[in-house]
Amino acid sequence: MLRPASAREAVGIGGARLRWRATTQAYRPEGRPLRRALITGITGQDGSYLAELLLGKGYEVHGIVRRSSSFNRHHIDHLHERAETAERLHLHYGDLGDGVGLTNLVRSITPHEVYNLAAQSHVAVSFEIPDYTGDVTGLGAIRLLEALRAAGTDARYYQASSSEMYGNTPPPQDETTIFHPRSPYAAAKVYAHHCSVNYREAYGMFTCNGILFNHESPRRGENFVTRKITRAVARIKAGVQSELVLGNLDARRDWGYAPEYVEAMWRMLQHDDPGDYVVATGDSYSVRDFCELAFAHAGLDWSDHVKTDVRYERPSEVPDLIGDPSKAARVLGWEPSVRTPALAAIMVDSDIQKVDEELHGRSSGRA
Ligand code: NAP
Ligand code: F7E
Repeated sequence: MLRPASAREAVGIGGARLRWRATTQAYRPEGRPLRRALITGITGQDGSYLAELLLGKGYEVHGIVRRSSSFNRHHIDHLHERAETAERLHLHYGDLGDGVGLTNLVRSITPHEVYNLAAQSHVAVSFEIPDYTGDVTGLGAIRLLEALRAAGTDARYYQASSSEMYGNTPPPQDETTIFHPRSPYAAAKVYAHHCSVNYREAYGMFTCNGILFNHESPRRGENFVTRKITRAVARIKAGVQSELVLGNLDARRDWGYAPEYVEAMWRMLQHDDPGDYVVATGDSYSVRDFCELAFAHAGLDWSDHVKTDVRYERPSEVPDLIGDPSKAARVLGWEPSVRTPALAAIMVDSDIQKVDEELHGRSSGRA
């Protein structure tokens, strides 16, 4: 049973004075503080790692999942299998397109921390569904911010901003670099980013933007380039695929390791003051370089297998991203340890195991 430690009255939106109890803190029976976090996008790469991190720190974790005809919770299923985490993990149906639903959830959960990780997150796809991407990735953030404001909570808010916002601006990019978005996705992220800053300035809300550069893992979606490459390496090695067709091999990215990046998100919300932070490795590699690293790790030569096709190119490309994470190091004490070559090796090894499991029905453990 949660026992509210303090409650306060809050003022509603639109001039109407609404009255409600906002629990600002809750305690476990033994007296240890129990933090409640709400994660949107909990079924995705980052959401699943963040849920693990927070459960490991003793949080009660609430996740918003979209209704879907087929289950898409494979990244978090293991958290339900362990009694120790299952009792503190709660999933709720919701959608960033449904502001009323978000408001109801925020009011009933009264989270201390909210991590807005949900998005239509694929840049190339955003050119195909720009209206939807703007609605979910952009307006979704303001729906959630309004839900928090309407509930009158003092929850701390994390917004998943993106290095894509820099677009065409040359590297290195830091918190002061001008945004020049090059896709509907990036434009939507710029909107959400500025909304988060504005709610901090206008209403004094504790909002942070993590401007995260590309971060990958064995849980990366299979149509992002790193995972597309490492999965192809594993299948080519197993003899079930012969070639890999990609788009622009010259694009350069600053690729880090997702489990380390969710730690940075958490640190932002633990700091005394809200702020915006670049999270990156500070190194950059081209898509061609990543191919070379991944294929070589499996003892293959990338040039024997990789072909290109303009159908995988974008109407406007982001050519070169290199983040400067010195503010995150200085203020949050956050530094990455897994660099791109090690990341490629982790992902190839994982995909080799997964392909082996798919082909031979063996269980090879969780990524
Ligand atoms: P991801 O794997 O694509 O996960 C996206 C999550 O959002 C999924 O759980 C998805 O649910 C959920 N979602 C999509 N549309 C939704 C909607 N309308 N309502 C509620 N939930 C919805 O993304 P990720 O790589 O973990 O990235 C997390 C966040 O960081 C995203 O906002 C992304 O744009 C941003 N970001 C990512 C990177 C990166 O390199 N990974 C870098 C910078 C910023 P389903 O499982 O149902 O699809
Ligand atoms: O593309 C090139 C492509 O789709 C990386 C998202 O998490 O990170 C991600 O966005 C590069 C681009 O990621 C293929 O043109 C070549 O230059 O893996 P990606 P992204 O677009 O950088 C940012 C930070 C986010 O915020 C996003 O949510 O690789 N590329 N050939 C290809 N890309 C894909 N997907 N497929 C190809 O065949």
